[in-house]
Amino acid sequence: MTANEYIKIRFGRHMDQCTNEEIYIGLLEYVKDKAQNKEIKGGKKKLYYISAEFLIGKLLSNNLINLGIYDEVKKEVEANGKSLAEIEEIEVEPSLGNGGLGRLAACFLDSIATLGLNGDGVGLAYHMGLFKQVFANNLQNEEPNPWMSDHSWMTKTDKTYQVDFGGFNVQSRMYDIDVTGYDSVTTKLHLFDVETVDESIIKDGINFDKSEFTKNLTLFLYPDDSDENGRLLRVYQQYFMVSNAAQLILDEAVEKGSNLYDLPEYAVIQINDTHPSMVIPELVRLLQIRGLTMDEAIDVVSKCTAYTNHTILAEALEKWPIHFMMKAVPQLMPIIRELHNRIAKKVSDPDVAIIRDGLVHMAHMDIHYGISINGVAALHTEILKETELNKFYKLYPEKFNNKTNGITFRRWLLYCNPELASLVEELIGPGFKKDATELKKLEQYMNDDAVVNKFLEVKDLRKKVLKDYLAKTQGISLDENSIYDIQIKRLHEYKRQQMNALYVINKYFEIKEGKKPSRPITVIFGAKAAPAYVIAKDIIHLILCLQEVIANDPQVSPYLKVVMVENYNVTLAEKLIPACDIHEQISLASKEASGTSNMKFMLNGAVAIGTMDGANVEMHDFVGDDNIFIFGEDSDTVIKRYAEGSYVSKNYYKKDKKLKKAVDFIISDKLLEVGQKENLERLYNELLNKDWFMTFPDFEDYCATKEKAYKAYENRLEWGRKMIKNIANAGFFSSDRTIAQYNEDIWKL
Ligand code: NBG
Repeated sequence: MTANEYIKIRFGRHMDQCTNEEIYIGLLEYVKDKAQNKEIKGGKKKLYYISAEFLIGKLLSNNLINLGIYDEVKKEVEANGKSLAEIEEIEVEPSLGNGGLGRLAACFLDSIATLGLNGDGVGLAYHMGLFKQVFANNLQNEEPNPWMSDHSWMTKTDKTYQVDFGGFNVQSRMYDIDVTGYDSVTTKLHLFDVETVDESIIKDGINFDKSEFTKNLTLFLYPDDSDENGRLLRVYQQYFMVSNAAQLILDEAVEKGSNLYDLPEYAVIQINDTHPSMVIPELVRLLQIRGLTMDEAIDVVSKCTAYTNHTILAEALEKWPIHFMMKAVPQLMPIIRELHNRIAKKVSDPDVAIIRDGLVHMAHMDIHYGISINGVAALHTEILKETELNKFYKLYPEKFNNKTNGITFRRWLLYCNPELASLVEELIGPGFKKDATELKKLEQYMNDDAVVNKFLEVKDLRKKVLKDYLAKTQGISLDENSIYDIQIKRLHEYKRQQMNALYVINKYFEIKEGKKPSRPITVIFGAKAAPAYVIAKDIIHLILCLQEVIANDPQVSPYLKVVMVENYNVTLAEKLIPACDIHEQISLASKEASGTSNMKFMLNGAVAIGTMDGANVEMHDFVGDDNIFIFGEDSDTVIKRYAEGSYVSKNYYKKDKKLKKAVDFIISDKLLEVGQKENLERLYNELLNKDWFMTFPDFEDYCATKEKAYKAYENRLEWGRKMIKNIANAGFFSSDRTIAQYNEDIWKL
């Protein structure tokens, strides 16, 4: 049945007589039907990828592509006088993640399905995704971000479980989203919810009564955790997630014939960051209820779980106070104590203990009782082994391994940049769609000027598409002849958006002094700051103030424009990335575990300016010095400086006139005209007296390297060759490769 026929039956009218909303609903149901009729991968052993975040993005087009019917449906829609792009606008993006970690989980599901592996995702059906960002008075405000509706990709199942907390229990319900593989099978994303959740408790912005746990359990992704109840709620959420997962895992294994002693032959669990760590004691508990002894249960569970670490930032390695655990999940504490004692008997070093100073160290539990621990880029894994987790590495060298992140090329090339995809296909054939390493064949065209020009033309076209999109959706006007220099990612001091802002100030002064760039520059930011992260919000304030000051300065505005897009999300990323000339990967070396937007940009022919951090290091290995702009101090220098505690930002400020001028501008009258004194002064003082992520030492090199990149851009053909070199070498960063490695080394499905 064609989409049109389906819609005719559904609405009693042909597509041309339907509203866009109706067509959207019709297509959604049509696709869901098709996905459900696809083969589901069976098999004895199954992977459960448990994650607090699955940043899946909109699904309509992605599913159409993976089912191989995108072109056909697009034509049908157009033949009926409608536009698929406009129909897509109706879909609300489910923002069930923060950033890289959640988007990685979504890319992984796509690759698991595409490779035909037997694996499902397990997470929570938050009613509100990550907050909706709204700007007013150059400040970020947060609003609820609902996404569920009667017509959704989620299908209600009849699976329910009882989950017990200290003092009360809830009944869960499982909802499924079909994950279509590219020209392959489908798998499932299982999202658990509870029916008692009450959206009406949300008041002014994203505030809600934090004490009513049955009403708020799955209400928000990452509820504000700046107070006790907020933190307690996170424990409730995590336990709710893993208790459901554990019950599902055991049920499915038993259904397939497991006697539970042989569970490792039926299930392998990937613990994505520490949020799902309680699955370990929960499984031990449930296995005991089902008849195993403590010894047996621990033995079984420690053959089933594997842990991925996504950061070396200490604050992200969760440690929960025992009194929280006693309140939320008292039934787990005796098991956690047992797990702790067994280790303490063998290793006396308190640094590797599970319980220490009244805190339960989730990552420690994962490492002691799992089969594997992996970092997410080569450098990151080395840092874990040599520094952060060195004591664990010495205990279990065989458990440590690297799995450099990857991205799905279906969404991040075929869907978001069809013009580039068809140019690539014209040149090297369609093989790259299933085997990303075939992109390497593009290198043979690097010296073919006619081909190089075609890549430049695609870029120009995509810059125009972005311009039109931002004009329409955000009232922003771009100059498509300017360089698009883009930094999009969560706002965090370690990612150093503040250094980019200081560069903008520096450029502003240069232009004022008569040093005009040969081509206008558009510096684009997209970032949400965690609601309770004060300095991050101050940095957003600075950027928005700069945007206003510069736009209103006739001397500067023809040459420099700052744009901060509102409510940066996956949908915006899909527009920004194909249009980008230069992407900013400027984290302080050693701090960005991997980064994944860097890979998306690379694949779309943008050139990076970056530090030797995360996966940038591997990108640099692939493309060489000439095709990526590397600057700044390396991770060894940075790690050493932290260890010595010797960094004094003021010394740099005093020495470097350019830097001083830029920093002082933050509290200048000019900025205070459009900004808030409190915010700007706080940020100024933070930089001057702390600058914990060391922007000052890298500032000079950063400025010089940016100039180098802008200059290189002017040689259009040479730049086009850099673009091709990047695209041709992006194959390694396909999540198909990453997932194949997880399977080979860890999951063994
Ligand atoms: C993030 C890292 C990124 C990395 C993603 C995916 C967390 C805790 N970590 O560098 O900051 O790319 O994980 O691995 O969100």
